[in-house]
Amino acid sequence: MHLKTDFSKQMNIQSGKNFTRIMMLSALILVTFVQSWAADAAKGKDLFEANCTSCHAIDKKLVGPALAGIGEKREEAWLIKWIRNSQAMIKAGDPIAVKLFEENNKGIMTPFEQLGDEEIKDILAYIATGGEKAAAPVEGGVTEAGGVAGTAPAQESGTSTWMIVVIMLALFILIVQLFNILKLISEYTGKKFFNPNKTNAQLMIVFLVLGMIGFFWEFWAHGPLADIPNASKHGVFIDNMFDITLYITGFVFVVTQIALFWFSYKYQYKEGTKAVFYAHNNRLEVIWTVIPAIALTILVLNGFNVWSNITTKAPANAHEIEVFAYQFGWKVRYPGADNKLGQSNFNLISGTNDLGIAIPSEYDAIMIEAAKTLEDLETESEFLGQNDDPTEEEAKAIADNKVKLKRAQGHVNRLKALKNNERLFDGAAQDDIIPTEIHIPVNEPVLMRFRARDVIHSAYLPYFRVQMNCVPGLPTQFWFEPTKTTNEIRTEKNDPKFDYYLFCAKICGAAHFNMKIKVVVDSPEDYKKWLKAQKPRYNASEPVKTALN
Ligand code: HEC
Ligand SMILES: [Cu+2]
Repeated sequence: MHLKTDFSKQMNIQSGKNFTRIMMLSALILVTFVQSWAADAAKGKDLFEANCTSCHAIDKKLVGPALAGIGEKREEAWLIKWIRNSQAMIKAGDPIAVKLFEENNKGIMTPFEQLGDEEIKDILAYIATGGEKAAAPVEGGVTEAGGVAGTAPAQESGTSTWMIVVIMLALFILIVQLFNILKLISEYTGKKFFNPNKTNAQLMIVFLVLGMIGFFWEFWAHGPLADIPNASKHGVFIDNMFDITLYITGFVFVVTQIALFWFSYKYQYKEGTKAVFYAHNNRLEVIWTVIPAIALTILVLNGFNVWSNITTKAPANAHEIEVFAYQFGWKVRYPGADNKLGQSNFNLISGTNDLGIAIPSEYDAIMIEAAKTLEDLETESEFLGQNDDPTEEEAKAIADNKVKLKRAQGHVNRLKALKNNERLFDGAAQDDIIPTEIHIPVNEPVLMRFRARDVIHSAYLPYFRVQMNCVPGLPTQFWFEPTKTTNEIRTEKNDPKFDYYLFCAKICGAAHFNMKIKVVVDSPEDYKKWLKAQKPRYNASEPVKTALN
C-alpha cells in the first residue's frame, strides 16, 4: 500500500500540477452536486435513520449490504421498487433481486410501502452524500473511491491496544528488575532498604485514599450522566426507590471499606506480637446478621410494593399500542377507527405482513405461497425418490428436501387450522395503523403491548422509567402515564433537538445497538390530530370474511 502510493507519487511528479487541478475541479463539482441535493438529503437522513439503520450502514455491512455507491450501481426506478417491496420483486423473479437475496442468506428486508417516490429519492440522496462523516482522506489528500470513514478507526484502536499491552509489559519487567537490583545491593551490603510488611500496610492506606477519591470522583464526574429527568407518573416512585437503595448501600460501602483497609494497616505484622485467638462471639454474630437482614427486608419489600403498584391492570381508558420487536427494529401498531387492536398470529408473518396480523387478503396470499412451496418440494421429493443409488451429494439433497418438506407441510397445516378461526379474523385488524414512530398523549394512560418475532428483546424507555422484555410467544405489557411532552422536555433540557426514543435493552444480535424508534409525546389535542392523519396499512373496506370461506 505504501509502496504503491510512493510509486504513484513518483509517477505524478511530472503531471503533478495537472493532477491537483483535476482534483480541485472534481472536488468543486462534487460540492455543488452535494449541495444541490442537500435539501432533500436532510429529509432523507431522518428517513434513513428512522427506517434503515437497523439493518444498513452506508459504509459497512450490517444485516443488509453496505449502501455506498448504490446510486451508481442500480437504476433509480429499480431501487424505488426494491425499497417499497423487495420480496415482491424476488418472487417476480427479478434477476438482480434474486441474486441479492441469495447473496445475503435470504435475509428479508422490511417492505416500505408507506414511503412515497419523493421520500425514497430523499433517502437515496442522503446515501449519495456518504452519510455523516466526510470521506476518509488517504495519503496525498486523495480520497478513497467511494470510501467513507468508519473502517480506519477500528484499525487505529487495534494498534493502540497493542501499544498499551507492550508498554504495560515493559513497565512490569522494569519494576521486577528494579527489585532484583535492590535485592542484590542489600545482599552485598547487608543493609535492609525496606520492611515489606510495613510497606504493604502503608500501601493499604494509599489504596484506601485513592479508592475513595476515585469513588467520589466517579459520582461527581459521571453521576450527572445517569441523572435522566423523569417524565412519567410512576417514575417518581422508581427514582425514590433507587435513591434510597443507593444511599443505604453507599453508606455501608464507605464504612466497610474504611474498616477493611484500616484494619489491614493497624494490625500489620510486627516482630514479637502474637495474634489473639478469638473463636466466637454470639453478640457480634447476631448484630451482623440481624442488621443487614432488616435493611435488606426493607429494601426488598419497598421494591416489591413499588413494582406491584406499577404493574397493576391498566385503566380502562388507556390508549392501547402494540410494540413489536424484531431483529433489528421496532414496529408499532395502533387500533384504527374501531378502537380495537386486531388479532395476530406468527404463522401469518410474511414480506407484506410483517406483524402477522389477521388480514384476510394477506392470509390468502401467504396460503397460496405456502401451498406452492409445498407442491414444489413434493415434486422435488418424487424426483429424488426415483434415485435408487444416490451419491453422497444426492443423499444430502434428499435429506435436505425431507426437512424442508416437513417444515412446509407444518406451515400449510398451521395455516389451514387458522382458516376458520373467527376469533382471529374478527375484522378488527383491517383498519389498524402501522406508523413509523410512536406518538403518545401527555397525562393520559398508555398501555404498551409487547410482542417479539425472533429472539428476546427488551423495550426500554429511559425517560419514562419503562423497561419490559419482549419474548417470542409470550405477550407482555406495561402501562404508564407520560408527564412531559416532547416540547416540555426540550425546554427542560435546553436542547431543542432532543427526542425521546424507545431502545432495545437486550443484546439481541449484530445490529442491537441500532434498535430504536422515536417516541413523540404530544398534547392530547395534537395526539388526536396526528392519529387522525394516519392511514390504515391495509384496505380498511376490504370484505372481512374472505379467509373464512
Ligand atoms: C430488516 C432489515 C432491513 C431493513 C430495515 C432495510 N433493509 Fe435494505 N436490505 C436488507 C437486506 C437483508 C438486503 C439484502 C437483500 C435481501 O436479502 O433481500 C437489503 C438490500 C437493500 C438494497 C439493495 C442493495 C444492493 O446492493 O443492491 C437497498 C438499496 C436497500 N436494502 C435499501 C434500504 C433502505 C433505503 C432501507 C430503509 C428505507 C432499508 N434498505 C431497510 C435488510 C434491510
Ligand atoms: Cu433487540
